[in-house]
Amino acid sequence: MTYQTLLVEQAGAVGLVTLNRPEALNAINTQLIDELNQVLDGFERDAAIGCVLITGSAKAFAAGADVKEMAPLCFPGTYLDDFLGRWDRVAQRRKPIIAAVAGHALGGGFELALMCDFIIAADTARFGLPEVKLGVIPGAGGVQRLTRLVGRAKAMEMLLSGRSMDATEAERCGVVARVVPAAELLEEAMDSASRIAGQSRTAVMMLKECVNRVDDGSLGEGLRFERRMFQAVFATPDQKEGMGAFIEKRKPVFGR
Ligand code: CO8
Repeated sequence: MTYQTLLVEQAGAVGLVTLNRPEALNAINTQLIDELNQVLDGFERDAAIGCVLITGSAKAFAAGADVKEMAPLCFPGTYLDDFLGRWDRVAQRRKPIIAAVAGHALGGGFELALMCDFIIAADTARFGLPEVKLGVIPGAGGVQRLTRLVGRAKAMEMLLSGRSMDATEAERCGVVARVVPAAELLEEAMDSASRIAGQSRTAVMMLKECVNRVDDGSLGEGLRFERRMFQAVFATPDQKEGMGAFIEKRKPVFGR
């Protein structure tokens, strides 16, 4: 299957998606988000895939939603078509998704990275939600997710001014998991993705569900959910294999 806005590969148990609209710094248009959803649907169904990695180019992860596509839109059309409604499906995926970001991750591009489970950044990465400078606001969850990550003061300052932050600041305030030299970004991110893909699929997906609960409910509810997931994991062969391998001093071999 070939796509017009994406390059898609499988490397072992990792599904690698490279955003590929170099002429527009990977600006995200409807076609790109539709193709991305299609690819992620396939990865979710494919038992051979244990982790997904989304990346862009050295210059841009994605410089925003496509301003040229959005410029003529009017409210009735965006409302009736539920514009952006399909974007959030990236955040609904059950398998882990890592964003490997170099260069610009702005507007909708930053929002896409924030929908992933974590971001590994090149030292060249820049993150921002500059929508205010275009007379609009973010709409694909960026305000909610950024504010939860960095707190109200920094989120307000960034959103109201439209300024971006470099990779060092992004790591300091919890936006990215790790910063690596630009030349090593893909290798480091693939390494991380392969490691995750090699763990128990059940345990990994349960962990993702538990972490997502942090944002969705109260502490009490989250604690109960986490405990129930922990109890449920004892129904899986991977629990027997993982703990058995530890006791027998060998490497575990997890099933799918
Ligand atoms: N949309 C469409 N085209 C873009 C975008 C974009 N977001 N960003 C860059 N491009 C195009 C440029 O128009 C240019 O095309 P052309 O060669 O035909 O003129 C090409 O990419 C290269 O860009 P530049 O020449 O500007 O490259 P520079 O290196 O000089 O500058 C910048 C790089 C600083 C990243 C600059 O391109 C820029 O400021 N881009 C716009 C950033 C921005 O404002 N992003 C937010 C967009 S709004 C948004 O994301 C709303 C999100 C709402 C929710 C999600 C919805 C879908």
